[in-house]
Amino acid sequence: MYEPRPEHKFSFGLWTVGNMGRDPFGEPVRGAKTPVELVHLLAEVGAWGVNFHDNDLVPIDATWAEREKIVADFKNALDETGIVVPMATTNLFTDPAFRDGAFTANDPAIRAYAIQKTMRAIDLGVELGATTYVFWGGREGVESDASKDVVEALRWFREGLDFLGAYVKDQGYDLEFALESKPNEPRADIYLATTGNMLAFISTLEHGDIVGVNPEVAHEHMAGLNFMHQVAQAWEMGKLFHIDLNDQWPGRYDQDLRFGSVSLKQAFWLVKFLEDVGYDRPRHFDAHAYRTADYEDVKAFARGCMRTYLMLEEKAEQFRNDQEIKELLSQITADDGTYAFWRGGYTADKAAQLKSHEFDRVALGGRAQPYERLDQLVVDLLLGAR
Ligand code: GLT
Ligand code: MN
Ligand code: MN
Repeated sequence: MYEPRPEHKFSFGLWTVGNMGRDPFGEPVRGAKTPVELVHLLAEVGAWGVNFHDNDLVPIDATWAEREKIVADFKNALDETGIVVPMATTNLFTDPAFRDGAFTANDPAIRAYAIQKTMRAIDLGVELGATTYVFWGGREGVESDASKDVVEALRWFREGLDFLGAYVKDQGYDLEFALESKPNEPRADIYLATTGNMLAFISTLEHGDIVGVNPEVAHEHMAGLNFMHQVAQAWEMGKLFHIDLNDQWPGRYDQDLRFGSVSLKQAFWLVKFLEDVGYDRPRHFDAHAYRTADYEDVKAFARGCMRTYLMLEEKAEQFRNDQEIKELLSQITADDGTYAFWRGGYTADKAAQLKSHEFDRVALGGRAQPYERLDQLVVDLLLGAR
């Protein structure tokens, strides 16, 4: 039970299981593993997919010949293990060139370089099978609002994405973009801070038809938001192209903790939502193991992410089939049709009928809802008391 299978589409980034435990206060604690070794590690724990930034795979200063050798070795590892590449992305934040951002850097040379680097990284991702391309604008922001015009920065961002969207179509690539928001870190403030901001921005893009979102649990929790609600809105708009699963205490630095390790109840609502609606794209764990871990513990971390997801999926199934919960839900959502008359679109007659209808406001205010009982049933269920 709770064994990951390919149909679960569990994926990890090379940068997640390959994270060496460096933080702003400390040096790496785990030795580097090659991309090939990491593919084998992922196969060992039962993952389905591996994602990467261009430079997780090919160093930024590699020659073309070096790139070709790295790509060939990586493809061999994929063939040997059956691991697939569902998603790729560009590193537009590590190199000092991107200290003021990439698509929104004030320097036009940096903006042009960011577009060039992304086109090359798109080619690399597509060559390895990626069908989703993530844009996380980690440095697209400011420390001082004296330094950048927000409206101008958004226009630069749009110009870049429109250019790249046209590039993808021009190449005939089967690739969609997924925009990932984050409110801060590494910049003091990052533009388009939440998934909601991204959804609004997408509607202004020339090639918005191939652009969706990649919400991350930790990033919305940093902003104090209900992650599942963000995901649900993206889903309802047909824009949930990818998802970054991890965990995070609100109001802190970006922790990228093991999925479900902090906010189990929120994780339950999320898994229940994804399973209820039939989300069938990758379930990507963008998290990393504690700095105290060795690679054995890194495997325990990766297995834990997937196991928790599957346990919560089982709980979601139990929720759906629980007789008492079902009865409460049908009581809560009961509708005898009395008020169907105004629905299904406006007409002048309906407006007149609704305006003249007599409501017993006091009686309406006296109606209770058994949400306490319902929520406690969920707690009982999650704690194994049902
Ligand atoms: C980085 C970031 C993540 C993004 C990755 C993709 S890189 O680790 O913290 O949230 O998804 O660029
Ligand atoms: Mn994160
Ligand atoms: Mn992420």
